[in-house]
Amino acid sequence: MKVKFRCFIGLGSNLDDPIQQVSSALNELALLDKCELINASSLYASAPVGPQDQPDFINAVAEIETELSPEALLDQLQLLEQKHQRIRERHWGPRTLDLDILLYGHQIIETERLSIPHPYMYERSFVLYPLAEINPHLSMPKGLPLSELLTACPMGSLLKI
Ligand code: ROI
Repeated sequence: MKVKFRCFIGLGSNLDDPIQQVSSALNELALLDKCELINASSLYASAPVGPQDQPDFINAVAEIETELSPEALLDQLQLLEQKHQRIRERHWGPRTLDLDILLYGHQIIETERLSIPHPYMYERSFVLYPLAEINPHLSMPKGLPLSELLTACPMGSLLKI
């Protein structure tokens, strides 16, 4: 029997009908081979982190269970991004669809292609609040409770839609 890992994926879009981009990406995640969609957060609207001269974002978090290795999962997510004709004009600029592996079980991974836990997730309200909506008792790989991260991270402009 193959070992399965519980993973959390961050979804974000601020181009070409972001609500539709994120909603259809959630459906597509559910159809990925060797992946099971366990749970998905509501969609959230938020002001851009980084350059402000871009549209607001729609974000969500999905919980999946997968047999795929972290690299194979990343490959699948990048294919999905391409399917959405991902446009990414500049670093921290607008994008049609961004899919990030936030957590892969309790693993800590640092390779050329992957940094897990996602390096910015501890301080981003558009990741932490959707994550807490679907898994309020989650803790990070080194044991830090999500609830503690939330107390240090105001919701800011984040709005559940
Ligand atoms: N800002 C918000 N609110 N949501 C995102 O998904 C997001 N993604 C990014 C940058 C450009 C850093 N800002 C973001 O990659």
